[in-house]
Formats: sequence, C-alpha cells, structure tokens
Amino acid sequence: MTNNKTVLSWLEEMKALVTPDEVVWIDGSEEQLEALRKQACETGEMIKLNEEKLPGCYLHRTAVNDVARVEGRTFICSQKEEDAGPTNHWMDPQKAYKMLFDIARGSYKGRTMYVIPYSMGPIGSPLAKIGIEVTDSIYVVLNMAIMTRVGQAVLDVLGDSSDWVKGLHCKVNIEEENRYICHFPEDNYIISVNSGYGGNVLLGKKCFALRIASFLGKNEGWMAEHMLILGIENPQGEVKYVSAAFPSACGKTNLAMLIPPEGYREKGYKVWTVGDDIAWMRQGPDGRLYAINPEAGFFGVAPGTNMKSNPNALISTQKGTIFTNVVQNLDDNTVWWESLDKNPPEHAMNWKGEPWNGKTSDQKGAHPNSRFTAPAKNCPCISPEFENTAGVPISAIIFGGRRAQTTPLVYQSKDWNNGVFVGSIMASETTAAATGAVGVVRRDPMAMLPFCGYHMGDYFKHWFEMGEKLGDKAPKIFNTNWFRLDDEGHFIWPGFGDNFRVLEWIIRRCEGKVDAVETPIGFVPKAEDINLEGLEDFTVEDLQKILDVDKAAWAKEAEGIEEFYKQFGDRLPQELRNQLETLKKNCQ
Ligand code: GTP
Ligand code: SPV
Ligand code: MN
Repeated sequence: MTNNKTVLSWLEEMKALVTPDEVVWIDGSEEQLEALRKQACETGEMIKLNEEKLPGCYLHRTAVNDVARVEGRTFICSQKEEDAGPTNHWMDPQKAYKMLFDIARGSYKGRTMYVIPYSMGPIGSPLAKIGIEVTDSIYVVLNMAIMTRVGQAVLDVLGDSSDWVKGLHCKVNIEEENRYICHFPEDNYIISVNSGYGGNVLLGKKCFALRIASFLGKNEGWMAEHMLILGIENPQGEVKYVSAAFPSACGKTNLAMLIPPEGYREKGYKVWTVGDDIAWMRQGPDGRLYAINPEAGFFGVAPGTNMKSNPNALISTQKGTIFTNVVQNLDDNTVWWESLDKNPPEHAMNWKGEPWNGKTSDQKGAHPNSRFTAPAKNCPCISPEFENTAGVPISAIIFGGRRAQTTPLVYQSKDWNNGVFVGSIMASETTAAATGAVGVVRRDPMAMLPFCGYHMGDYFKHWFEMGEKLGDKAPKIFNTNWFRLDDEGHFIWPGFGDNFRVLEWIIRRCEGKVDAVETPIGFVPKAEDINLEGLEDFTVEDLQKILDVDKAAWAKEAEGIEEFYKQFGDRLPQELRNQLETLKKNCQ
C-alpha cells in the first residue's frame, strides 16, 4: 500500500508490540468494508438491521461501562506538565508510553491488526491532515470509514512525508481502571486502550481533530475548534457562513441541520450543513477566516432526534449508518430511542441487550449518549461546499451553552477581544456525553475544556493573536442560550428550527442592518427585532424575559469567572483580566 519509511517502520514496531495473527490494510474499497461488516455480524460485534427499512445499517452495543468519553482518564502527555495546563490531566510521556505499551503488549494475539490510513478534511486539501490508526476492532474500522476519508488515496497523497499522526487503539478487555486515552502532542501520537466507545477510539475525531490539532494550530497559526459550520442562504441566493461552539450534547448537530420555520422557507431561506462538530479554520488569501469540516460523517446523539426536531439528521441515518446503544425493535429489526416517536416498541431489546417493553418499562431503552454514525453525504442539506478544499468564509462565530438562567437568548460581543472573553467564560450544564454527573454548571471555555491539547491560557492567547491577524476581517462574535427554563422547569424558547430567528438577527448584525441594546455584557436584540411571526404559545413578554440581562446575576457570575481564571496564573492573558474588570464595573 505504501513505501513510506516512517509509516512502515512504525507498523513494524506496532506488530512486534501487539503481536497480531494477521495484518489487514484498509484500502477504502466497498468490497473490503462489506466483508468486514459480514464478519462483525458473524461474531455478534454488530447486528444487521432490516435491509428494506434501513439499508446498509447496523446496531452495535458497547460494554455497559463504556458508553461515553472518560475525561478523568484522558491525558495530555507533554514533556512539561505546565504545558498541559491546569484543565488537562497530565502524565509524563516516558511513563505513559511504558505503561501503555505494557498494556498493549501481545493484546492482538489471535486477532487481526487493522491499519487505517485516513485523511481529516478532503483528501489533498491544503487544510487537511493525515493519520494512521491501528486497531483490533472492526467496529472502529467501519466507523472510521464513515467519519473520515480512508484508504489507498490517503497514502498516495502522503507519499514519503513524515507529517502524519500515529494512533494506536487496543480494546484489550474494557477494564475501566485501566482505560487510558493519551495524547502526545509533541510526537503526533495518540494511544487509547481499554475502551470501545466512539469519542475514545475513533482517534480522528476528538483526539486528533481537536486535541492534537489545537496544538498544531497554535504552532502553525490556525484554529481547531469544537464547532459546527453552517451556511445561511437568503432569498437572493447569497450564502453567509457561521461556526458555532456549544459543549457536547448542547445542540451543534441540531443547529447545523436546521430547517427554517414556515414563512422563511416560502421566502427562500435555507440552511446548508458544512459540519456538525469540528471546524478547522485558517486565514485565507483574502484575509478572511476560512473553515473546513475535517470529518466525513456525523457521530450524532440519537435521543431527541426526530422528524420534528431534526428531520435532516434522521434522514441521514436511514442508510449506511451504524447505531450504537439504541433500542432494537425486535418486531421489524429496526431501531428506536427516546422521543424518536410516541410509539415505543413493546417487543424490543434495550441498549444493554436485555428484553425491554417500551410501553410498560419505567427505564429508558436507549442510553442517553447513544449515537448514530451517518455518512455526511446522506444529509439532505449537505452544503455544496462540503468538499471545497479551500473551506468557506466565516462571517460570525457563535458560542453557546446550556444555562437554565442568567445567559440571555443571544448577545453580541463588543469586538473580537471582548468576544474571546465571552468564549472564555462559557459555562454549561453537563450532559451524558461524558461520564460523571449530569446537569452541573461548569465553565467550558469555547466548548474546548475537554478537547484543548495544551495550556488553556496559551489557547486564549492564540485566540487574541488570530484576532490581530484577522483585523477588521475577523468574524463577529456572539453568544446564544436556547435553554432558559421557566419556574416549572420548561424550556422557554421553542428552540430547534426556531433558532433560525436568532440566526437571522445575527446575520443582520453582521451586515449592519439592525440596531441593538447595549448592556453590561454586550449587545442584546431589541425585542421587536426578533421575528416571532408564526410562533404559537410564545409571546413578546416571553422573549423579553429571556433577553433580560440581570446585573446582580452577572456580578455573581463575574465572581465565578474570577475564581475560574485563578488556575491559569501568569498564563492568563492580561486582556482577559481587563475584560473581567470591565464586566465587573458594568455590573455595579
Ligand atoms: P455532541 O455530538 O455531543 O458534540 O452534541 P451536539 O452539540 O451536536 O448536540 P445535539 O445537536 O446532538 O443535541 C443534543 C441534545 O440537545 C438533544 O437531545 C437535542 O434534542 C437537544 N437540543 C438541541 N437543540 C436544542 C434546542 O434548540 N432547544 C432544546 N431545548 N434542546 C435542544
Ligand atoms: C462529544 O462528546 O462532543 C461528541 C461525541 O461529539 S464524542 O465523539 O464521543 O466526543
Ligand atoms: Mn462534540
């Protein structure tokens, strides 16, 4: 497959370490993938679903102790501990290599080593990067073949270059105590052991495209962000692109595939999906910021996805998709998850593979972090620019989180530097995407807390440097919160497709076409400038409630921010301290 010496010698090393019976290169051909699907079904690793209703679709169940990212067992192994920063777990690289190689040693015995050459980004794009993942899991191979571009073409583009990222994955035996997801940013190396869950083992995704790539981006002057990318087409056929960073399970896939509400659609408004999770962004020749989606598929949250909330996502999963930890409907061998429809199957298996009756059980059938792995090309609103090697120009960057209170529906930062501050103070209630308590407010700067591969103080500095470079061509920065609750604990804002009403305001702000109200935290819309036409059960008074900026609450928020900032010590850019002082003054 390749004569690349750096690749071949590393693979020799890996073979000697994990001692497989056989080595199989993934060439990207449909024949090879189909043979692997068959094999996985024979061993029970995957279940083939109803070919008529869900052609080319499969179900996989992970071990019950292996259902989400494990942040406590995720490490940045930089030479110096201080370079990993206070928000990452750190391990000495020499110690980590030894420990991981000891765990990996001999672990492929009796099994096959799959070698996956993959490209993050369109193959050959100047913005793309290459990785090689070695794994003993067919599930990983088949997911990587959806989520990334794999096969011979990648090696052809790589040629003799040593510019690629090594990835070793060993399932071993899914012991939680010995589960490690380790990154060696200075060596372009990722090692993941004792897990079979997506975010821990599809090494192109969070491990490479965010943790390793954020480090590369800092050194090379570009950005790797936990952001969706979408295009908004207006009735004149002009498309403006925005990227948005929300923490895990806070609405990126939903916003990326949004269908504008009735009224807008008739006028010709449309949303195009470029990406739903990760953006790589670089200054283009015209000085603007350009983004590509390094992925080729969607690893989306299943529960909550339905024909009303996100029809485009649901349609994307109707063929060639792998479902993980959802309900299996035994009557017709299809899948189900909470809120897919109002008709849960009675004769079914829950995500653990136990008999489950959706009509009578008081237990959830699908795991809250159950997922679908769907090819991007299935998506009805996939952007015509999806394969554009140059990327798309970004007009606005949106930060957002899940906050029951305090944060308004939308506000605009005063300028880039204030926008970096807004990103740095992001906070959100935790979700099922990572193990641990759900619903606890934590600070999650730029939605990158679990994904920044180096010191977060330096990451903030990098954002300021990017702003300087971009100057007046920099995207405008906004913050949104779809998740304000009323006194009874219901979401006030209808969300989903209706978020288009907020996107419209954002674009009009970028074009300088609409005024706003200055508040202590930034510019908030005048209530009359958010179009509420066609909304039922949502009044202008409701809107005013969620546009409100409560000075006392923000003064309290400022205290929390000050506390949060302390851990960064001298590596916190002075500019952020200044911004915080301004906020405090504004709230007096
Ligand atoms: P990751 O893949 O983990 O990065 O998640 P994500 O950011 O792509 O989140 P996703 O779009 O999958 O949404 C996660 C959950 O939030 C789902 O249960 C959605 O139903 C819910 N959600 C998304 N958008 C909205 C919204 O506008 N309002 C409300 N109330 N819920 C939403
Ligand atoms: C997230 O948790 O942000 C995800 C899913 O997108 S995972 O691939 O598990 O990271
Ligand atoms: Mn994500």
